[in-house]
Amino acid sequence: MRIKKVIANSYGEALGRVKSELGENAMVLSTRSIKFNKDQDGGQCSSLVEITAAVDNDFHRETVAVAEKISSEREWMSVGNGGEIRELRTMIASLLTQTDKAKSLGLNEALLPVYEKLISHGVDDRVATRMFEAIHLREQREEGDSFMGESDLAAIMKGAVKCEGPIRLESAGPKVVVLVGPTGAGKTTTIAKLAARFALQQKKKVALVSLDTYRMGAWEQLESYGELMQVPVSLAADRNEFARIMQEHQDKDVVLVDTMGKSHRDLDYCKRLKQVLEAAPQVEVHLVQSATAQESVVTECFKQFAPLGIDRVLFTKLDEAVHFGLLFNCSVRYRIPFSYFTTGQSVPEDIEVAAQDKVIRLIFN
Ligand SMILES: Nc1nc2c(ncn2[C@@H]2O[C@H](COP(=O)(O)OP(=O)(O)O)[C@@H](O)[C@H]2O)c(=O)[nH]1
Ligand SMILES: [Mg+2]
Repeated sequence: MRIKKVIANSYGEALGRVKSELGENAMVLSTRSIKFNKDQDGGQCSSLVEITAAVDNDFHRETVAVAEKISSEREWMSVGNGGEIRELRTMIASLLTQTDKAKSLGLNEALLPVYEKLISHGVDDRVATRMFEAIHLREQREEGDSFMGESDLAAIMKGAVKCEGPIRLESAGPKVVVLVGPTGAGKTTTIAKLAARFALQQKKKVALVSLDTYRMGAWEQLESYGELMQVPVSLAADRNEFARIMQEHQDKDVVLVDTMGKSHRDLDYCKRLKQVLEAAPQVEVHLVQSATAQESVVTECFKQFAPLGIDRVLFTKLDEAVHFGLLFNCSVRYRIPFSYFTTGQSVPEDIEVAAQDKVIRLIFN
């Protein structure tokens, strides 16, 4: 076992040095703040942070070996169920790693289950680590006032979730809102829900525009929603057409723009879309993502649509998702406010304005 003492200006800096010198498996044994007077007159007081950490590679190797042994025994017992065995092995190995990581953050026994709950609900372990580091910093600032439990963490996490919905209309001219995102995320259905909110509930003048010239049936889908709500629907094939349609809708309160359901892998798509949208003086771009999507696909979409300037994130299919850590991970990583959440296929009911409390409740339940 190697033991190392690190003194630094902040907990984050000290932890960074511990990790770089002892590696990711280092465990924090103790932390302490060292107070001293800055000037000789006894005026200002300053403080440093001391972390004592250790790394025990034998322990780490042993735990992984136990996990391997358990799963290989299972494999021998139930030949032919390879998927299950692999899953079990990954689960055991990842649990051990989480516990190791949690210990390396200096979490006590009471906090380990909270950490593990977050991870099992889809919160990325680096994101969870940041939250626990924030708790440490708070504990050090407010000496002696130690962390109580899940509710304290929930309060800290709530502060990291930004919500800005509902869409605010302009005092003059139409507000132009564009929904972008991967195929099948729920853009067209959400446009219909938003149109109903504005046209039927708030009695606003609404127009719908589709830039989806690619998919068979996409236009018809929007047109039938428009007919139901008695809202005009136009199809724009290029920038000039979009500019002309926008001119026609100067009298509207809100213009909702539906976009193509093209693959997020089509790299030129975003460039072309940007050129078309530039024909409107100002647009508010909402990135639509499904809460059931794989985290890697969501990350890819954020990258792909970033050149458009993403103003809001709108999560759909909350009714189908099992875990909601993804929402929190996106909040922390991209710091783009949520606008709405959709919770089912029914138009217009299944939509609500995004709220911090809702995200936190979903994650902890
Ligand atoms: N369960 C559920 N399904 C939804 C939700 N929003 C949209 N959908 C469904 O997802 C599918 C794709 O929706 P669509 O609006 O055509 O996606 P687009 O390709 O992004 O325009 C349709 O079957 C919708 O009914 C939602 O909040 N919950
Ligand atoms: Mg669509």
